Amino acid sequence: MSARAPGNIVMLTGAGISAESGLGTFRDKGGLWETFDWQKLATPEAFAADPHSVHAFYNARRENLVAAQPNDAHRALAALELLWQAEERGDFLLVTQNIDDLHARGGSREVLHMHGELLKSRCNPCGHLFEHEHAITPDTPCPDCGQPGGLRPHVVWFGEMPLGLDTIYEALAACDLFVAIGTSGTVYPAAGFVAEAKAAGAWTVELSLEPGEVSTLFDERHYGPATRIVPEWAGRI
Ligand code: BV8
Repeated sequence: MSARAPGNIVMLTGAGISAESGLGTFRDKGGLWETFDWQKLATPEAFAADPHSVHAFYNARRENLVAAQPNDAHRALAALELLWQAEERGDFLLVTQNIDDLHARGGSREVLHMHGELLKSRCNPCGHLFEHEHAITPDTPCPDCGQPGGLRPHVVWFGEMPLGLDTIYEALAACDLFVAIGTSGTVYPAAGFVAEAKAAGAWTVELSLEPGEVSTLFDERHYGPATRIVPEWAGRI
């Protein structure tokens, strides 16, 4: 239980919450960044140098995602959101580093995708942002302006500005409870959120398979598979 009656809650999820849905994590054994070099696939420079390989990397992950299903951890957070709102306990902000749509498919109504979304792409020339499940190549024409060669995944690459940071920092400054789920605490600025929450006086909780890189900053820590520890924790607060 937190030291303070929970009021405003901010949750931050990472790849670990989708691991049991069959989507790869990044830094675990056999993870994406062990198999692929993120510097060759998840930076604007990599995309400029080799758009074919980058599109192929995201097309493969999009195909996996379409076949995947949300799990009990996603569903537990959706139920918690409903409870928080029904009992008017305070603000509820779910921030995810993940680019999958499993939180939404698990029932969450408000999800802030700070690293973008795999099922969306945008046209650099005209700015059109659209949802799709099909594969994209450097020759695919924009569904709006028709120009080929200008489409990119709506994903935040390394060196690019994450999305929604103003909303996130505002919520962290006012939060009473901060919960990080299934993230290694390796990537900034997300890995710095726990320090922001602590500075605001929040109770901080880490739920993951094993301690992440900023584990020592958390007041409370529970380790195990998300499909077990997230419903257990959500059922207690
Ligand atoms: C930024 C989208 C400026 C793409 C991702 C040098 C050059 C350029 C930048 C930097 C640099 N040095 C440092 C930086 C900053 C950089 C950074 O942090 N780099 C790291 C490598 C040091 N950050 C950036 O570039 C960011 N932008 O800094 O802009 C700025 C600065 C300040 C303020 C504002 C702006 C942009 C980073 C976003 C990159 N895009 N993803 C894609 O998905 O392809 S990052 C990628 O890693 C994922 O999105 C993911 O979100 C992120 C973190 O990974 P995790 O989610 O934590 O996953 P991971 O595999 O690491 O861990 C899994 C965890 O789950 C583990 O703890 C494991 O124990 C647990 N787990 C596993 N199984 C389970 C489980 N838990 C529960 N149950 C299970 N079953």
